[in-house]
Amino acid sequence: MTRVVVLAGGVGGAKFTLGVRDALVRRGAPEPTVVVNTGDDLWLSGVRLQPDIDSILYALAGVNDTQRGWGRAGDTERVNEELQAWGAGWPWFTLGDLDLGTHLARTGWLRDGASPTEVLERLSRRWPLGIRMLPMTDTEVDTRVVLDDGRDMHFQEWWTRYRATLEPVRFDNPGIEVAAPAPGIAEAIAAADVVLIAPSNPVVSIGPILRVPGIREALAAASARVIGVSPIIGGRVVRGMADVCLAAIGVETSASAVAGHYGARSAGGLLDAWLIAEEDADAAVSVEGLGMRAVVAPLWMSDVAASAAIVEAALSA
Ligand code: FO1
Repeated sequence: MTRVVVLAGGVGGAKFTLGVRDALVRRGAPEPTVVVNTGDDLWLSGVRLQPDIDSILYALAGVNDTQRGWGRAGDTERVNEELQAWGAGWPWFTLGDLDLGTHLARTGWLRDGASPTEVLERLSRRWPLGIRMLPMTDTEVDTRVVLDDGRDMHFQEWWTRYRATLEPVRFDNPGIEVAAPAPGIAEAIAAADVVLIAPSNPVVSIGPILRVPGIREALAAASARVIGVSPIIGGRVVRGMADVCLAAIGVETSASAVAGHYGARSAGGLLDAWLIAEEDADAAVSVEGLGMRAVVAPLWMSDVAASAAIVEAALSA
């Protein structure tokens, strides 16, 4: 029996989660728990958006827009056009009609007093996901990007409006120091055989999850092996603009530098093992020098079978 917990966010997290489900179904393993970053969440036009949760939810349900990487397949933008005509929302940020249905349902349930965990449980009932999703916390701790001129803005504005071209000096999650892990996270980690860190953005996807007080501690105390998958292939980030985020926190865009950023459990860090891409096989020696196992594997998540093969490589590490 392999009880698995995954820490994930963004498009990389969604693709990886599809592979986790596939690999675990083949093994006859119990339903895994995926702890999802909520730092990207925001209020816009009166509704609560949870981009990383929705990316993973839609991908598991098979209703995601695989071209854009976010939102619903075949969505239309009639309501968005009307919002723009009113000058509401953000002109650079598109809310699809089907996607807005999710935001309205979620916001209604939140307004009725449900917690984000309860809302996600309700959203998850619509489709047979084969995975239990949990938000990292029930507290709103949106990610803010601090620029060198002292300005700060919501992560989504920096990401989608400025395409990460404004140089950040820091990423903050105001209030995270008093947030708690969502109910069920500590128990899932304590009962897990393996914790997988998805090849998501280490700074703005995995970073906020690890910053929730109690999550790092739960991982350190877990009997599970903690295995990370490098988001770097051939010395470059696979997608997104994670290199800008890494540079802002002084981490080089390389498989070994990101391994060093997470740190080895044997040295007070996070990881027991780190999967690196075949293209970065040279980094294996320096990764092992950090005090963790380095496993070289193909890391392109080109389809579900490829993602599942990565998960298999991690589970047998
Ligand atoms: N990304 C964009 O680049 N442009 C958009 O207009 C946009 C809208 C959007 C709406 C809902 C949603 O859940 C995600 C959306 N995204 C959009 C994706 C999102 O900004 C980011 O890619 C993730 O937050 C990063 O993980």
